Amino acid sequence: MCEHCGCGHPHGPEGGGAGHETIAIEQDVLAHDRAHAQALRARMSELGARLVNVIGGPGCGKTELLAALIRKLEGRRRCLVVEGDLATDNDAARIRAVGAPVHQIHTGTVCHLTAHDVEHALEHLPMEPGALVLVENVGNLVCPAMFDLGESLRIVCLSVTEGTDKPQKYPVAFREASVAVITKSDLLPHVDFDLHACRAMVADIRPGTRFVVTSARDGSGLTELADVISSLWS
Ligand SMILES: Nc1nc2c(ncn2[C@@H]2O[C@H](COP(=O)(O)OP(=O)(O)O)[C@@H](O)[C@H]2O)c(=O)[nH]1
Ligand SMILES: [Mg+2]
Ligand SMILES: [Zn+2]
Ligand SMILES: [Zn+2]
Ligand SMILES: [Zn+2]
Repeated sequence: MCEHCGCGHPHGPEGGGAGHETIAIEQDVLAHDRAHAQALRARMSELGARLVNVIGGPGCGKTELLAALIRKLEGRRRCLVVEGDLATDNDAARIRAVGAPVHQIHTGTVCHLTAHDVEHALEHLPMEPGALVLVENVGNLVCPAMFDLGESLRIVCLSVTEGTDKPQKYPVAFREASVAVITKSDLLPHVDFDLHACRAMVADIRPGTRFVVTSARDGSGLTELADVISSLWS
């Protein structure tokens, strides 16, 4: 049960039960979470704010990308950040260092964020009309793909050090995101990552996906990505 919002529904697997009962509870939890996501999206829309859900494997460069984006958008757009990790405030500290308000969620053993988590995180951030809320999901290309956080845009990140075939291995993550960001492109000369083949895989899984090649080191692709995000208001 959520102690904060009083919505009176279970927010985790604590319902117990077995067999059919467990499945029914899981479906109930998922349906309930979708309701949270829809409510959050509506609230953001009313405020003229937008939420961006960033997913990607551990170490693919999500935090570095967000820090670079925040710098890029400085003076143009108020950025607020929600960080999700099993443990530590490391990423929140890195975001704070570039001057954005940030709230760190500790998920403990849970490998993804939910809309309900994000709603409570926002209680700790200075929300304002027109704000861009950047959510860094728990590093994982599997189950974060299945949870709507109430976002206007989902970005899936893949670094050039992870291997070209990851879109084919994690198709759900790439099917559920409208923007695929390749990170660490500065390392391309040192790895065998095939940009052309990866782009084709992504297009095969979800035609029309925006494919943006970036480096937080040399700044490439950041203007393009900032423009994609800014277009959420147009
Ligand atoms: N060369 C290079 N390294 C990067 C880039 N982005 C992130 N990194 C490094 O990759 C590691 C993981 O980055 P981090 O942002 O923590 O990834 P996260 O776990 O996805 O948030 C860190 O050592 C970063 O300095 C990049 O664009 N180029
Ligand atoms: Mg991170
Ligand atoms: Zn709650
Ligand atoms: Zn609830
Ligand atoms: Zn999970």
